[in-house]
Amino acid sequence: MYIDLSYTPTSRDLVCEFYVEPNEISMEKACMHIAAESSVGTWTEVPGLRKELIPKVFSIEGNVAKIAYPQELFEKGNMCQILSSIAGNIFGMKTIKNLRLLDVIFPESIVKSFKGPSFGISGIRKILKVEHRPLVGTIIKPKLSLNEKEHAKVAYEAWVGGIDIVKDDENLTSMSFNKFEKRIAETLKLRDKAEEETGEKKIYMPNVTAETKEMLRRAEIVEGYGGEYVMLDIITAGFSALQTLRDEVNNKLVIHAHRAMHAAFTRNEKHGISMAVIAKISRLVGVDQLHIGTFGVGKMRGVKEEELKCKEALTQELFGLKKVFPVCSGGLHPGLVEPLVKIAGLDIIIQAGGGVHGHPSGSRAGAKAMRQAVEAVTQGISLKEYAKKHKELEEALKKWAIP
Ligand code: CAP
Ligand code: MG
Repeated sequence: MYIDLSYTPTSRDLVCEFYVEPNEISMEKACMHIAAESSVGTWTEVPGLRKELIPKVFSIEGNVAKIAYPQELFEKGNMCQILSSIAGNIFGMKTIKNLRLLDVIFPESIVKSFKGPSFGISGIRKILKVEHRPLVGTIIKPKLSLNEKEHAKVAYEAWVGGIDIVKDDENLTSMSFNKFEKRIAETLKLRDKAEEETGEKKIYMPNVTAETKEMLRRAEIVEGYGGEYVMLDIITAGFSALQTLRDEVNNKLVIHAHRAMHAAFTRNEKHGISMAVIAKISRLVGVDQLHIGTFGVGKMRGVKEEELKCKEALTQELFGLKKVFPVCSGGLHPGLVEPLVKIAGLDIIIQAGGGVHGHPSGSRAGAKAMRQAVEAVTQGISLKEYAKKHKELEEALKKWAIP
C-alpha cells in the first residue's frame, strides 16, 4: 500500500527524494520500509492505520526514490517534527545500507507556516547601502585567543581596510578570556568609529550560540548596544533554537547562520542529508545569510553541483519567501575571489579569515586586498592587472599563489 508508481503528487503533498541502498532486500521493499517508518507505520502490521495518511512511493529510478507525503502528516510551523519524520529513524534501519535525503519539496501551506527570512538579500543590501558587488566579510582570527579589546581592535583594522562585515568565529561565544557582553560593547564602539572614518556602513555579527534562554539574552544585549546582526551555529544549536531566535528577533536583527557540524551528515554522498535540504529548511525557518561553501575553490571539500543547488535553494522563487544571501567562506583569500565569482556570481557574501589576517602587512592591508579583489572582479578586470596599481592585492597574490 506504500508503493504506487502511477501516483502523481499533488500541490498539497510534501515530496522527498532519497538515494537508497537496500541491505539484502529489493529496492521496492526498502522504499516501503522508508515510507512506513517516516510516516505512520512500523516493522509489522498494526491495526488502526488511517489510509488517507499513507504516503506514496511514486517513483523508483535506479537508487533514487521519490515519496509523496500527505501534508496532514506534518505539524505546520514545527520543523523539528518534520525532520523527525522525513529525516529521523529511517537513517538507522537495518534493511537500509545507505540512505541520503537529497531534496524536499514543501507544499505552500507548510512553507507559509514558517516566518522565513526577515531581511533577505534585498534587505541586507539596503542596510549595507551596497547594491552591485559581493559583500566582503572577515572572521576574527585566531578563532580563540584574543581578549575583548584585542578582538575589537582587529575588527576595527578590518573595517577601516574595507571589510563590510566582521563576524565572530563559530566557537567564540563567551570565554573566560573574552566575555560576550564586554566584546560586544568594545567591538561596536570601534565599529561606530570605523563608520565615521570610512563613511561606509559597517556590520558586526556576534555569535549568540548558547542555551536558548541565554541565546535570547545575548541577542537582546546586541540590540541594546545598537547591533544589527546576530550569528547562530544553527546545527549545534538546533532548529528549535533557530525558530526561537527568529521569533524573538523578528525584523529587529539580521540572522547569519553558520553551519558548523553539517559535514557530519552532508559530506557522505551516499548517506545523510544534502546541504541543499539544510539550506531549504533554514530558509523556511528564517535565516538571512547561510554558509554554503566555496564551490571547491577554498579549503573545505565542496562539490560544485551540490553548492549550486544550495544557492538555488536559497534564492529560487518559493511562495514569496525572501531570498537568503549565500555566504562563501573557508580557506579564501584575495587570489581566490576571481575563480569563486566566476562560478557563484556577484550576489554572494565572500568571507576570509586567514586570507585577511594572514596578510603579510596585517589585517588592514588584508582587508584592503580583499576589497581590491572584489572591486576588480566586479569591474571585470583581472586580479593580476588590478594588482599592478594596488600594492596590498599585489602582496596577497605574491603570498598566496592564484591556482
Ligand atoms: C573560515 C571559518 C569558517 C568556515 C566554515 C573557519 O575561516 O571561519 O568557519 O568558512 O566553513 O573557521 O574555518 P578561514 P563553511 O577563512 O580562515 O578559512 O563556510 O564551509 O561552513
Ligand atoms: Mg570559522
